Amino acid sequence: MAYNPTQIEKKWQEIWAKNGEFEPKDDYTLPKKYILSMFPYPSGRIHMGHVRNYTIGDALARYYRKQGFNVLHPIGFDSFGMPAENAAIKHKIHPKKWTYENIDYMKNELAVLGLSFSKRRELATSDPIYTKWEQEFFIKMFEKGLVYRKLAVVNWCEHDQTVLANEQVEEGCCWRCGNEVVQKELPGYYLKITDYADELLNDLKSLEGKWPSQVLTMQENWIGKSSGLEFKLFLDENSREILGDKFDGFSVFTTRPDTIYGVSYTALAPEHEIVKTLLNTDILSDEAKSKIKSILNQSPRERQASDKDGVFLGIYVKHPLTDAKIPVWVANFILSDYGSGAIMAVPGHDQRDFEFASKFNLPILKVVKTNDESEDRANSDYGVAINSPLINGAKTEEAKEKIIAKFESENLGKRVVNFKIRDWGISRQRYWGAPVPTICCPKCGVVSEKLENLPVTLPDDVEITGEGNPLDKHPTWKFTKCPKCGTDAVRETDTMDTFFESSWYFARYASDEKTWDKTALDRQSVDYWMSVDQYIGGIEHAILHLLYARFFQKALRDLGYLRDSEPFKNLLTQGMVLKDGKKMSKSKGNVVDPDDIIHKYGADTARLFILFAAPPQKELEWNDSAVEGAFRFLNRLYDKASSVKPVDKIPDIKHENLSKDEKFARLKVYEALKKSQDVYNESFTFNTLIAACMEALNALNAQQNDEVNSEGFFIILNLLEPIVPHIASELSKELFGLRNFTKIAIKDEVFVKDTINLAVTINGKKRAEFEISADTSEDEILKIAKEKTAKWLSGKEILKEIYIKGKLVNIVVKG
Ligand code: ANZ
Ligand code: ZN
Repeated sequence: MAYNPTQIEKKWQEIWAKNGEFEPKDDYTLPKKYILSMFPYPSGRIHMGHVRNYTIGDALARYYRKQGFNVLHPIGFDSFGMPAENAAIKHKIHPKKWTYENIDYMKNELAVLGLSFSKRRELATSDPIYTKWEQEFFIKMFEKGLVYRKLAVVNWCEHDQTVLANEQVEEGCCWRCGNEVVQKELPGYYLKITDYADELLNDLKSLEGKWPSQVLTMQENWIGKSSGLEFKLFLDENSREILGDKFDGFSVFTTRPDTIYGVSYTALAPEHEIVKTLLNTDILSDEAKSKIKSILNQSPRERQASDKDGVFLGIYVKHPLTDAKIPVWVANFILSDYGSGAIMAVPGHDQRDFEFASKFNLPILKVVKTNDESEDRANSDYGVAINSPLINGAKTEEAKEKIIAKFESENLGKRVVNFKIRDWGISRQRYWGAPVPTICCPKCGVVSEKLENLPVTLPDDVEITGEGNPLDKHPTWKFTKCPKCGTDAVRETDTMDTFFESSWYFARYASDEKTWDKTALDRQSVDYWMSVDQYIGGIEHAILHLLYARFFQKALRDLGYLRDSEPFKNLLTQGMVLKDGKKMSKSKGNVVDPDDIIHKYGADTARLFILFAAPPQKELEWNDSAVEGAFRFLNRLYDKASSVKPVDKIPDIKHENLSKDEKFARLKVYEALKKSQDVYNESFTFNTLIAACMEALNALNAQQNDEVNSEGFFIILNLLEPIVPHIASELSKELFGLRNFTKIAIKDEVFVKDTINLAVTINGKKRAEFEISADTSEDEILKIAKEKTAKWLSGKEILKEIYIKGKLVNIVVKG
C-alpha cells in the first residue's frame, strides 16, 4: 500500500481527539513540562510563521509526553485589537463576528497540522470571562497605585486614531500601520512598570543562558538604568531678580560627576519651568522666543534627528565648586522627562555638549586625561582627573565617588539612579478591547467598578466608522451610577491596550479550567504549572510583550495571584520564514499558504520540512524541492516499514555476532538516539536529528537482519514521532503494537569500534599506519607491520619487535 497522508492523518487526529490524549493531568505529583508557543492573533488564516512556531512547540510537547512528563501545551487567541475594527469599517462586519469566525477557521487549520494542544484550556482573550478577571487585576492595581490616571503628552497614531505605548513606537512610526506618530496631550491610564524597573533589570541575570542574549541586552537597554549625581545649581543675584522668587536654581543629573570642573555652560529642556517663565518676560528677544517655540513643537524624535540647537537664556548659575559664572541655555537635545530635564554641560567629554559648544563658541575644557588626545570631538573614556583641584590624579571611578561624597556631605546633592523606561500607557480610544473598569463621578472623582459588577462588557450595538471612539458615541452605554455614592456618573470609554491581555494568558492556561469562572488564577494549579518551561516565539516581541509579561508576573505575584517572579524559564526565538530571501508577507506577494502544502503532501511533510530546513533560531528559506524531498523521505520510510517484521517485543540483539553492515546500521540508529537527547533538551537542532534518522534508515536498508531492522525501526519511529506524529504513530502501531515510548537505554557496545589504528615505528621513527580488526592476533599484527615497512627493513637486522596493545608496533633494527 502506498503512503496516504490524508487518510493516516485524519485517522490519528480522530484517535487523539477521542482519547483526550493531550489534556494536562490534574496529578500534581507528576514531573511537569509547560511548553508554550506564543498565541496567535486571529487574523483569519494561519501563515508559515505560525506553522513553524507551533511545530517547534509541538515537537517538544510530544517528546516530553513520551518521556513521561505531565505536559501542558495550550493554545488560545489574542483576540482583541484593531484589525477587527478595521475589518468592521471596511466590510461592515461586526468585530465580534469577524473575530470569532476567524478563530473557528484558524482552529480548523491548526487541527489539520496535528498539533497536540489541550482543548480544555483553549481561550480567547475577548471572551467576557477573560475580561472579567483582567478587569479585576486592573482594579486591584488601581487600588494599589500600580495603575494611575494622568494627563500627559502621548504618542498618537492619526491613522489608527489611538494612543500608542512607547514600546509600540518604532523609529517614530506606529508599530502596527507604520504611520508617523505625533504627540498629543490626553488623559489616560498608566501602569507603573517603573516601580519594577530595578527588579526587571536584576532578574535578567537569572535568564542568562536561557534566553537569547540579544533579547536580554535589548531589555537591559530599554530599562536603561544609570546612576549618578543630582545636584542643584544656584542662580546668581541678577538672574534671581529676573526670575522672581519662584526659582533660586535648578537641578541637574550627571553620570560623570568627575567632570564637574569641565562645565562651561548648562542647558535646560524647552519644557523646563524656567524656560516657560522666561517665555512670559521680555528678557528674551522675539527671535529667541520663536526658536524655543519651534523646538517645543517638535516631537522628541524630530529633535533628536535635528542638528544641535538652542538659545542663551540671559541668566547664569554659580559653579558649585569654583563659583564661576556659568551661562544657562535651552537646548533641543535635552529631554524633558529624563533626569531633571536639565544638564551640566561638559563639552570636553560629552559629544552632544561638544557639538553644541562648537556651534555656539562656548569654551571646551579638558578635565580627564586618557590615551585619546583627539581635539575634534569629546572624549568620554575613563581616565585620570586633571585641572580639577579636589580630585586631580584620581581615576574616574574614584573621582566620581569623591565628588558624590562631597556633595552629599555638604547637602549639595545626592546619589540617584535614573531609568529610561517609562510607565506603560494602556488607554486606547477604540471599541474592540477590554473596557477600563472605572467610572467618573462628579462627586467622587474616578472610582473603580464594584468587583461583583465585572465584567464590564462591550455593547454589541455600535456603529464603527473609524471616527471617534464608538464607546464614547454610544447613546446609552457610558451612562451609569457611581458605585460609591449612586450619583449619575459616566463610565470610562477607554479600552485597554491588548498587550494587557497577552501579559497574563500563560498564567490563565496554567489555571485549572474547572475554576475559570470562579477565580482569575487558581493558585494550586498555577503554582504547579508555572513557570513556562519553554516559551517559543518571534524576536519581534523582545521588548513589548516579553517585558510587559515579566512586569505582570511580578505585579500579580505582589498582589498574591502568583508565586514566581519570572514567567518564562527558557525562551527560544524562532527565525523568520523567507521566500526568495524576503520575509513571507502578503504585501510582498511571496506567501506560501500552509493549507496548500498540507493538501498536497500532508501535515507530516510540512512539519518535517519546517524542522529539517534550518535550526529553529535561524531564518528558514522556503524551498519547494526540499518540501518534495521531505515527502519522498516519508514515502521511503513508509515503504521500507513494509519489509519490517512486526514484533511484540523489541529483540535482544547479541551485537558481537553481527556482520559489519548490521553493526553499522545499529551504530547509526543509536547515534540518532543519542543525538535526540541533546536536540530535545538543549539545542533544538531538529535538522541534525532528522539527518541522523535519515542516515540510520539508509544503513538499515543496506543490511538484511530482521532483528536489527525491527529494533532500528522501533527507535527511529520513536525519535521521529514528535516531528511527524501521524505517520510515526501509524507505523509503530502496525509494527510494534505499542506506541508508548519506553525509554530506550543507550547500549555502549554499539559504539565500541571493532577496528583499531596502529602506527609502526622503526627505531622510534613513524614509518607506517594501518587499520585492522580489533581481534587480530599479535603474530598477525607483527607480520603485517613488517610488510607495511618492508622498504625500511630490507637488508637490516631486526633486534626487537614490540607490540603495544591497540597503539603501535615498534621495531628496533641494527645500525
Ligand atoms: C555631564 C557629563 C559629562 C555627562 C560627561 C556625560 C558625560 P545616560 O547614560 O543616558 O543616563 N543628561 C542628563 N539628563 C539629560 C536629559 N534630560 N536630556 C539629555 N541628556 C541628559 O546619560 C546621562 C548623561 O546624559 C548625563 O551625564 C548628562 O550628561 C546627560 F563627560 O553630565 B552628563
Ligand atoms: Zn460618586
